[in-house]
Amino acid sequence: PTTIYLQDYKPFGWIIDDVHLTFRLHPTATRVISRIRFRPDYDVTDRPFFLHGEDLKHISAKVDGHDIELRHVDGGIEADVPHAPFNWEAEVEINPEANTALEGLYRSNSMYCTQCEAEGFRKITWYPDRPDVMAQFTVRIESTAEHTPVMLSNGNGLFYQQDQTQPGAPNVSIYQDPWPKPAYLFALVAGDLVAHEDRFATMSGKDVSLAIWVRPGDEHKCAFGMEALKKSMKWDEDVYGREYDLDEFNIVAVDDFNMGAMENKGLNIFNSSCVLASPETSTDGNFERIEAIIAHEYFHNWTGNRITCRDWFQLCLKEGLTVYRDQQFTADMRSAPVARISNVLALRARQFPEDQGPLSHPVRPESFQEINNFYTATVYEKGAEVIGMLKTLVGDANYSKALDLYFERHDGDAATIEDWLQVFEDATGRDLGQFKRWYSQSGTPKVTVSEAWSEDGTLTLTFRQETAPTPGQEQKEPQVIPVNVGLLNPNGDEVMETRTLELTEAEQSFSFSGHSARPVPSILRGFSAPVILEQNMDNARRAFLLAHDTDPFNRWEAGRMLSRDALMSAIIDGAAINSDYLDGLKAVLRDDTLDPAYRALMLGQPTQSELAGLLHQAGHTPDPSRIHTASEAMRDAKATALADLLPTLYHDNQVSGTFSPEAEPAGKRALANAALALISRGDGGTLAAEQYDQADNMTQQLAALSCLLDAGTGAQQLAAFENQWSQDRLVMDKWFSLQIIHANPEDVVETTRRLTHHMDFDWKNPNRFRAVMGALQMHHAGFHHEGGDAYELLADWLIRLDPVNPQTTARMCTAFQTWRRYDAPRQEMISAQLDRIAAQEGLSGDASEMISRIRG
Ligand code: B3K
Ligand code: ZN
Repeated sequence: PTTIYLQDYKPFGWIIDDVHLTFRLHPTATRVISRIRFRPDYDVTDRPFFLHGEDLKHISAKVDGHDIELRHVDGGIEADVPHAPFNWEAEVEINPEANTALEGLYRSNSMYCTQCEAEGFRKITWYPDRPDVMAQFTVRIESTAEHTPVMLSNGNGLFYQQDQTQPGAPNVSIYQDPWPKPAYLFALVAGDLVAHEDRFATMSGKDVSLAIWVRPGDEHKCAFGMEALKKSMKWDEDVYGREYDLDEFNIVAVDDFNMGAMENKGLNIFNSSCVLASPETSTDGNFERIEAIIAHEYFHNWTGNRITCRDWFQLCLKEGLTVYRDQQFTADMRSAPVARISNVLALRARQFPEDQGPLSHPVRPESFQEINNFYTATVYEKGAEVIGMLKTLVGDANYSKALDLYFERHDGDAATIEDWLQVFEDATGRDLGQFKRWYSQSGTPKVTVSEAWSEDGTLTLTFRQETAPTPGQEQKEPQVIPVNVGLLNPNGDEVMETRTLELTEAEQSFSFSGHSARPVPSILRGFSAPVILEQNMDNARRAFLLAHDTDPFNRWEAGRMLSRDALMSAIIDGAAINSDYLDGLKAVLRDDTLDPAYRALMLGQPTQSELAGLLHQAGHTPDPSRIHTASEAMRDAKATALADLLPTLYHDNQVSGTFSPEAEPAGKRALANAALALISRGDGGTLAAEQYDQADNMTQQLAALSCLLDAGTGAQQLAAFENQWSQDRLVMDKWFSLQIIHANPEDVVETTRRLTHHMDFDWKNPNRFRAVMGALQMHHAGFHHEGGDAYELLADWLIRLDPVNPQTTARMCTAFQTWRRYDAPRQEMISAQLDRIAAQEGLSGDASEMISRIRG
């Protein structure tokens, strides 16, 4: 495998004026004819004419009408072409049916679809498959099969003909995309699809046709996605001034898809799990995620498509910014504090372990073997945090100014992080030299704060920042860390509103004077930087903040720290769960002025894998079984301490009437179901069984079933659920996961194994594979159960999946990224599995890069 370096970037050497593609669709032998107008880029004269191509059956190639010899080189072809404008014409044959990797043109349930990001277009035809080559595409699709009445591509539909008069005459459809784009944004879909249609009038009065295309039978699951799309279009106009730029916008739902969704210009392709929604089949969590993903892909139209990336090292330019934008959108559509807490929970669950383990890499990586392995929580979520910090540092007005300049200056460009930062420097006059380290230094900074009070009324906060070495980076330089701080007086009143302290040195102090009594600082409000904050604080102080902090994030965080410390002492010393936490929690839960969704989050506790990470950081070897026992004890302690309150929370937060997925009713259901989970620990599942019987939506049904499985009494409902939903793939994914998630640690492997023998365990479908193997690795105590059977089982399946679908295999290898946290026997067992995977003959480049990085 070859390693590619950011510093080696060189432009292509030719410019493309336009691209004409003709597809003659056939399940096993699709012909692709390309006609491309190239002209030399006279600034670049030393480059051979190289086009990417993979798994293509070459039929012919011509330059200006004459056959040309191709030299097959690694990853593509070279040819001797005139140093002057010329017309390229080539024909290749590809086999969509055999394409199980789901990259390039493939078939999913007899429909044709594509996935080209990052480097899939080279599996469709010879092409400079790199994001800095942008061109206008015209696409003609022909198909003789009657099961492809709908044929779509990017841009605007120009022509459609379904010829029923002559037998065997092809259906033809022609699309033209007026906006130059890189090949990774190309898409084609053809199949027997039905549309849920709507329209949107843009801010300048342009009328856009919207459609969500699904397989017949799924029409009733489109309405929510369509509303989300229209809200996104409106929001981007209102908040960023960005208008949609084509006559049509299409979304297609596909069952076999390696990730969530893809922002192809004007033709977004979605994993059906990320767009199809109905109250009966989708939980509140599903609705919220669908809304966010539809927004995310739509927002890419400006941040990703109109302005794209020069090369794949710049991936965070579009992903970090687009995640940031979709997070802003969710905060506006729903509750901002709840959204912020959820984002931080996700960051700590996915990005922190990555950044603190062998896969740690900068937000802008400097080398890679397989770019698909870098669609990570670091690039996406930490990338979004970096933008949030930038906004905090420059302020809202300057942020808007900088973004306007970004769109104005770089529209139509393939840009870099340097371009992005330059825009901020030019718009604000600020020097971002040191801030840029957020893009180049990997690892999670640790910020330690200490306090001093002097009787003259001054509180001094001293901060120290430090980042542990990460792979390839021994030495770390101080970063710019915006720390939002507020002060409360001992009565709990705010005496200083939130202000931003800018940490730039390894150690730095800030003083706040004029206080008659020693104030209590609330530090890192809103989680203003993606760091680990170490603050020596006793329980009484945390309880005070839990009761009084005016910053909703830090108020939640105070409760979180109390429960975290209680869990850590329970794990380390076997201590009982302390009452400071339980008393504080009770008071918050009783406060009806607080949003139910927020209170539901308050009832949560750190996950077992988060605790394992914290123990490791604190110099302990995590014992998964002790962690599991303490976590269960914490739930019992809550159930007991809150026993009087839980029935009230449950009953007061029932929602009646027609189901609505809006934030308010969803928040009530979240709180009632969090209460139900604790109630079920004491009543053997009686109330949950009642809820299961009465449930008329998936949120209520699934929450009840989870409680029943936890109580060990759900066998009958589990069977009924399977019976009810056996025809719905997305619901059946939940059925598969649920049994593993709620199994006892010692039964996890057996349960997983049994499910892999189920006739509906279609392991080539990424959703189903993830439903089972993802649940296995997420069950901390089960996955790390002594004996190592789960490690072996997962490795068996990764080995089996790799030749079929390397991308999904490589992603799932991250289950092993935390292996060095654990004791020697577990490390040896995991290491043996990593060796076994690495030793597979023909192991994909995707998986081999991941395994070797994880091994370190
Ligand atoms: N840009 C795509 C991700 C493509 C992943 C390729 N392995 C989805 C998104 O971030 O919107
Ligand atoms: Zn994205």
